Amino acid sequence: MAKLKLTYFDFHGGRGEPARLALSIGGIAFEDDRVPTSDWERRKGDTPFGALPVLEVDGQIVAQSNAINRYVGKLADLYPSDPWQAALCDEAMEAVEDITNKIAATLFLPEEQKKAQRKALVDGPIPFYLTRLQQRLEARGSRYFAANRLSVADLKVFVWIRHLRSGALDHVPTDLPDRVAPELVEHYKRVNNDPRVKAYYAKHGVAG
Ligand SMILES: N[C@@H](CCC(=O)N[C@@H](CS)C(=O)NCC(=O)O)C(=O)O
Repeated sequence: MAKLKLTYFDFHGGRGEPARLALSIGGIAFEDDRVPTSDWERRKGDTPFGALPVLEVDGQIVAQSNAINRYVGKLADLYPSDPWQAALCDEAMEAVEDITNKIAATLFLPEEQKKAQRKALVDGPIPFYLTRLQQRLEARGSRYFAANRLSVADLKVFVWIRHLRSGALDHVPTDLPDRVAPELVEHYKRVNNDPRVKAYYAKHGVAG
């Protein structure tokens, strides 16, 4: 088995979290390298695109969260082998990337600008992605995004919905997903209640 090291920031969320979950669910040993923000400037130059997550596989590095998700998904049996189902899995993951990029662009703005831009996101793009993802989920039977079973797409959407509902994003109402995309919230709860996901967070002392 290859020696794996997954490097991401030291919190339970974000672009690195689906891969951490997938590897843990798959019972695949990996070094969980969590970078304190105080170390980031020093380490940034060692990454292919100046960003995290990165995955080291037997000493070789791959970047880009969805490339990592597909790779670990294959190792953990959480990525569809059927090409069409794999495309559906990718679609959901890339949609989350699209909206994540828009939200990330507001992270370090001065307060007034942040407030205005977050309000614009709450009035348009966030509900748009929530409702469209919900529609795609419904089109697949409402339980999972691909192949009728848990995949890295479900983990990525789950992490995004959890972030929205957590209150960590100022000026984004925590009940927004519940109001505009209740089926997506049911999906979030389905993933959250998956015994493998529960076991992961219990191990890390995080309330589900
Ligand atoms: N397209 C990249 C985006 C990576 C990215 O922007 N990562 C953020 C954390 S989620 C980061 O490293 N930010 C720190 C920085 O850019 O200096 C991916 O999907 O991995």
